[in-house]
Amino acid sequence: MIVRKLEELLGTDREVDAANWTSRRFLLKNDGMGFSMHDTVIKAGTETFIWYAHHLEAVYCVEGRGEVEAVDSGEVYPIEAGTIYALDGHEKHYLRAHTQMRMVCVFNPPLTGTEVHDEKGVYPLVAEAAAD
Ligand code: 9YT
Repeated sequence: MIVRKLEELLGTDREVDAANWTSRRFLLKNDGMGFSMHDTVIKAGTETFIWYAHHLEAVYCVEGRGEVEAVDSGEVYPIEAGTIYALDGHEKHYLRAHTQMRMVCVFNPPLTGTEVHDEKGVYPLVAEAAAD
């Protein structure tokens, strides 16, 4: 059994910073679960273009509010604590954080932990601080 606490990940290579978000990787490929699971903080006021060409991702918002825009359909979905969205079609999308958001993210196939540096399909566009 694997038991981890968020505080144990902080400051290790399981805590990965990008311009618009910080991802704490609870479970990665080498944990052998078949998926990865992250506790991700999205910075307030940011807009991130995301396209996971090779992964499915489910995102459960547990704090904050924002929106997701599906690029192809143009549909905009408000996201708040208690909302999940699942990218079951490799959708290109914009994630906009109106406030700081905290997301529980699950990836299939699992991330190995290195993706943030050569992350195909994740292109931060704007990283500006905003008052909450
Ligand atoms: C919600 C989302 O996809 N944010 C980008 C970071 C990613 N979820 C990660 O690496 O945790």
